[in-house]
Amino acid sequence: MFAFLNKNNATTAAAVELDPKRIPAHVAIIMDGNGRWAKARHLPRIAGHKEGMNTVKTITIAASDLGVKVLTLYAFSTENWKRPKAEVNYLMQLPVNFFDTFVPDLVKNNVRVQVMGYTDQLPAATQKAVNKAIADTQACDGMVLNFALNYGSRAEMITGIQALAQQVADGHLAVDAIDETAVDQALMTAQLAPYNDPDLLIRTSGEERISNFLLWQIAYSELVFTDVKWPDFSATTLQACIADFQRRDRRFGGLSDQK
Ligand code: V07
Repeated sequence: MFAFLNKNNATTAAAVELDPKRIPAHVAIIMDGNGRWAKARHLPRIAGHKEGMNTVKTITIAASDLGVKVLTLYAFSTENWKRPKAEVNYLMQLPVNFFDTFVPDLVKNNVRVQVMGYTDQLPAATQKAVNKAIADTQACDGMVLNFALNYGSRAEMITGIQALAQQVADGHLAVDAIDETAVDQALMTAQLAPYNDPDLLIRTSGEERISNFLLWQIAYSELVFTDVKWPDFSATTLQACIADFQRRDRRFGGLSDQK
């Protein structure tokens, strides 16, 4: 009852008990609030992004320690190009910094880097850093750290639909063979199989929107919104979001999947 009053559970909860058998396999996060965090401190927006990258490191290790299989982070959307040039340039430098300072820790924690999005449109140095992070963690078989970089869900769907239509035009696919599995395989999350779809989607900093992120894939995801701004998001906040997830009754349209 009054579940709508509980949206800040994740914000306010202190130590929480988690059921280790019901950790969400795929957690996706819209990392919002870096600019707001900086503004509140009279700092430039890029100071918020810098602190936000440190949070990425903390949360990657925390998620891996909890047993999460895939952590997808929305780092840069196809809309973010509209920001001031200096900010875009700084953002494009972050994968380079991230690679220089964090890849050894990723390897130590057996975390493999993946990227989804239109990375061919990124500056060459950014692409190089991303590809090196992927290559240097290739042998890791623990958690997958999946960055959504220059990603947009509608663009992803259009690309996928075009690929399917091309297969039909070439005579390699029958129209009625286009089912959920075929669409899953045509999307950028295909590389995350069998964890294509997030079990839990978190958005930080108070906005309650999806903003063109993983529209097909969140059909059955639990959505958790917290007022905590991304630079302030901590291992404790993550645990509180997962506790929120574990309190919910996931039915997938059926009557109950409760144990
Ligand atoms: C970015 C830091 C986190 C807060 C949200 C926006 C700013 C890590 C990466 C990254 C991406 C690919 C990769 C390695 C690291 C990143 C961008 C922005 C564009 F292979 N953080 N972070 N990329 N922010």
